[in-house]
Amino acid sequence: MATRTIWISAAGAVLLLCGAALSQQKCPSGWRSFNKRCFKVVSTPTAFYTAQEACATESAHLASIHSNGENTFMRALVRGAKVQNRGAWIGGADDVSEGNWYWFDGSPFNYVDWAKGQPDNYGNGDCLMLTPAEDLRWNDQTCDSLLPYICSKKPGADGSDEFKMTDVFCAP
Ligand SMILES: [Ca+2]
Ligand SMILES: [Ca+2]
Repeated sequence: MATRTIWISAAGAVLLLCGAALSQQKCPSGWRSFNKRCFKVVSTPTAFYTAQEACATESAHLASIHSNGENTFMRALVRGAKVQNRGAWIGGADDVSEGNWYWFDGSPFNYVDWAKGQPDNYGNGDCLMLTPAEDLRWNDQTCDSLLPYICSKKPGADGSDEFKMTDVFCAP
């Protein structure tokens, strides 16, 4: 009887550990965590839609920005990747309807940091970049320009992180 009680307690502890692990999802290796999302700069010069597709293969989107804090973080990320002289795509576009900006990840377009004189739709600029000309503030750019880009996603978006954590803490 005593043995059985101990076994049940141990099982309870394992369940608690598993629960704790699942509630603390981390960003995958190579991604930086900020405001409960994961971010990654890809330095390879890439056209906007190709970049969005590349992010999607990792269960991510081109990054959206919703606050001064996120904007500052994103600019620091670009400098950290040493591509501040080229700028970077983020995930906004007005390609469906001129002047109506939206984020590819479906989040509300509720914050902007346009560079001076932007958006000007120069060259039919329908895609959003952090521009090196204005200290990485925002510019509407021709979508087939080749730029580095920033992907973002929620931790565990593709399920792989949960699986790893489960392996570590919950395997029999
Ligand atoms: Ca436009
Ligand atoms: Ca522009």
